[in-house]
Amino acid sequence: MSEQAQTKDRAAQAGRYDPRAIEPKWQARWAADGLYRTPDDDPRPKWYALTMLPYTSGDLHIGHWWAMAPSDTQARFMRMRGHNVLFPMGFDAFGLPAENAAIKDGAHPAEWTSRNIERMRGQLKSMGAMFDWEREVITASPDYYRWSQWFFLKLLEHDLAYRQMAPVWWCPKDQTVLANEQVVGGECERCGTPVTKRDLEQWFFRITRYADELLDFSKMQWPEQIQLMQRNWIGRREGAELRFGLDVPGAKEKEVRVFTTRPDTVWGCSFFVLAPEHPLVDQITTAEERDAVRAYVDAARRQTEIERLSTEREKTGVFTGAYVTNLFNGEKVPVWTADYVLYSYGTGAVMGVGAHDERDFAFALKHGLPILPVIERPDGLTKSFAMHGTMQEGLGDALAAARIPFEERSGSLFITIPFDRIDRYVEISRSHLKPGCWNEVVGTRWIFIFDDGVQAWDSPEAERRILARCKALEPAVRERRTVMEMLYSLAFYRDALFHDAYGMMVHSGDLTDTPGDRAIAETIRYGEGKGYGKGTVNYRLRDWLISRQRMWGAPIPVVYCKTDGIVPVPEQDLPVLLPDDAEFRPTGESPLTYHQGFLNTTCPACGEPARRETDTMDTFMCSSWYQMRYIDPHNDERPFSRELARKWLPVDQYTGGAEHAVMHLLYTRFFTKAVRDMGLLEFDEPMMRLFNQGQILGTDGQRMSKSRGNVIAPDEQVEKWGADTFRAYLMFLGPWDEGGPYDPSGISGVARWLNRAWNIATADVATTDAPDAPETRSLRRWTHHTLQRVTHDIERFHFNTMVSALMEFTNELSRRREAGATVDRAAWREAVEMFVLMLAPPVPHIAEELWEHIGKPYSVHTQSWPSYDASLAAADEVEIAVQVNGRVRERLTLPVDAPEDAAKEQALASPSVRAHVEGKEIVRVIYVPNRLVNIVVKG
Ligand code: ANZ
Repeated sequence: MSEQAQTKDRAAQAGRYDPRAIEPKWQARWAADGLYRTPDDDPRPKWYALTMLPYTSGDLHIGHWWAMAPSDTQARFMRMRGHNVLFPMGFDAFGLPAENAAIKDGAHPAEWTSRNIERMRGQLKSMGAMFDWEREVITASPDYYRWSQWFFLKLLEHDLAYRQMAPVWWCPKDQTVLANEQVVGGECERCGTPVTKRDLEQWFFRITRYADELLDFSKMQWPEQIQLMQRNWIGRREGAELRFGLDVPGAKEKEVRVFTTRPDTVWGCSFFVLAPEHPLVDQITTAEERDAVRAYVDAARRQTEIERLSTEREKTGVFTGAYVTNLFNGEKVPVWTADYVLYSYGTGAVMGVGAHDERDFAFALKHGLPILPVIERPDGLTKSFAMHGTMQEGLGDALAAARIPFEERSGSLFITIPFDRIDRYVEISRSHLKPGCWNEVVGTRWIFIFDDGVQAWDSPEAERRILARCKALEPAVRERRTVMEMLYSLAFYRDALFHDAYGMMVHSGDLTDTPGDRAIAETIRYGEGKGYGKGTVNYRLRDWLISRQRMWGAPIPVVYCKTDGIVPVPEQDLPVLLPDDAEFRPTGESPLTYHQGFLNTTCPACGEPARRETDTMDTFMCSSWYQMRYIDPHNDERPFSRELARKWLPVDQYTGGAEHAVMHLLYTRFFTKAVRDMGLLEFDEPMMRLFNQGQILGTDGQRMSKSRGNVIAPDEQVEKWGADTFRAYLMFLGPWDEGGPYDPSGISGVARWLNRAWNIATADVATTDAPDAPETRSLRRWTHHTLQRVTHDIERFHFNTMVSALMEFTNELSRRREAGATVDRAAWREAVEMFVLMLAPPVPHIAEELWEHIGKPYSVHTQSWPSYDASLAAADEVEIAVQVNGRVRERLTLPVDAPEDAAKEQALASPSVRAHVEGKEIVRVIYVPNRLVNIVVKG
């Protein structure tokens, strides 16, 4: 048979593109052949590609496809690039939603979960991804959680797990403790119920020990945004811990410490605030204040931190009746308790500096506490108000002559004083002041001008003097409790009264005039020298609370014994199995408490009766190390072997959602470091590269959710169009990192594209041998240029442009075929072969089928990724100008002889062109191949 006849014959055999026939066929063959089995002893360089494992909620939704199909595409690409690629899949199977759903359906969480896993596994398989199912990991299965428990024991052994009474977040609806991370906006992340606080004995992991190391991102390539979120979450603050003298009869303590990020403001401290939970509150409160303080403390405990910290909120608080001494200036300042101070942060105590901390400012104003500015305003804003009737005639002229701007309203002058003319202003003011009146300067300097002289407002002493003097002179200010309150009553002054910038220290004893850039360090040095405190670092990060009062989790493997206390379950007794007949309805205590068979045990140390811990572990514990288990999933002697860890870990490429930034992605980093310090790993970070996909939205542009009724079920789409079309469509939808709304109309276009792709590889074309013909050169240019684009796009996760490149290539090949052109045999063969190879990562089934059709040996997925000839690909690109109404707005680089459609489309897609076209009517688009696109618009 001639080659042409053979081609025809194959086309006839191939028939129409029918994904429903070819997809199950290839999936079965791949499974039977173990095509995706990942051998450990393969000599090729390893590549560990990991996509976040799904939670077993019941159904895969379109978001799973959206996340996994591109991840699979890249994993396949890496395999063709010559790597031994590990691309495993598993199920995050413990946790609250399973219990909630089980409570609703009445089925046991275990049953419900395994039913879901069955279903989801089937759905995942329909995707045709290259998951190595032999490595599947299910976090709720005893052969997995046994090792989660083992890690718990190791953490305990290394002093990285501890038990402590702690006020914890409590969700009244789910009846469970929540981690800080699970409280969003003061509500339970899962059910939206406002959370409260409770005191319970809880297990914690000491993630804070790694706070500094977790701030180092230099060993991996993670998105800036995730780094920033983690950095903020860890919240490292350099500052100082300062001592304040406590002289309260009957109180045990003789001092109390504060954490401050602004020790340079210490001379401005005019009050002191303890968190309501602070144990000192009770000790120091005087008898007169006792009732008010108790009532306040009780009320505060019912609030959430978010509410308490809000800057919008009224700054409530009560005076304890006690005083502390600011060691820096010897001032005695009143001690208050207020809920804007959190017990869990710093030392749970704050030095109140109204002039430079916004919350302190509001608090002091409200409660009539003095405020003293001690940092110079760096912006130089300085003001004065000359009230009608307080100044002699001629003030306006004098100010004008001194070039000091002012505004006159109803006889009063509102003056803004240039920084370099403050002294001049003071002279003018003094010489115009009427007897028995005063005038003041605020902002950069703080000066009160009286008829008998000038007083700087520079100390608590001066505050008292000035206030007394003003009150004596003017009945209208008698109600004012502080100088700042008096100044604040004038709206004109308000923007000059407060600032929180760094600047030169003023009114600060020995350190007055210390420049802003040295102020903090100098104050710390000075304070350390005198023994008033020391420089410290504080973190926002808290230890990770892992106890959950739920049944559906890995039991915490410890036993409580009357004699021996907390006794770890011996390793050889693991796993501590979850009973399969336990109560799972929440009761407020862990449901396992009600299971006598589980609860009662014997102490491993003394053999006497003992109680098991009945709390289970946070599921984030289970997902913190799952990537380590995939590498050695059937090992029943260890969580994983050291040798395989050396071979496979760390993960080379991780993909998943950014919503896990401060939970899973931080926990797994901590876990990796902890496991390293146990001597089991030899590296520092779990995942070398991370890419976060965006979110796919409903057709209405909203997040898909059942309640909105905008969920698109992947199964229906796969049923209707086939997995390949659906995969390609999701990748085509938009930039992967951005996400966007699902548009049901677009999918038919993608289906048409795959049909055309099918036709190209299966149908007939007239061939000849014309290696040097210009058409041959241009065909090869197209092939290599497309290969170059697709290669770059997959490397960079630009799947949408990868699909467009393949579509353009399809059009080009179709054009040649349909024009009935005779093409060079070798160049055509090269084009079709490379085309099919390029289809293999994104659309694996059709690629396999076409590979067979063109007479190539099984499997397309074990082929090498072709390399492009850069000179062929690039040499024949041209730059073309894009004009709008004759003016050049853009220059595009296109392949020589780019088809009109492609050129116009690219021209119109350019933002700089769009800016000149948007909102106008496009009258005409003229295309001169290899030279220009001219767009004529009207309006
Ligand atoms: C005095 C001061 C003066 C402060 C000033 C700030 C500005 P970040 O940056 O968020 O870490 N603070 C300390 N412990 C607190 C607690 N338990 N609850 C609420 N606030 C607390 O904030 C550090 C600052 O927050 C600390 O520095 C302290 O106020 C306050 F011009 O001390 B600062």
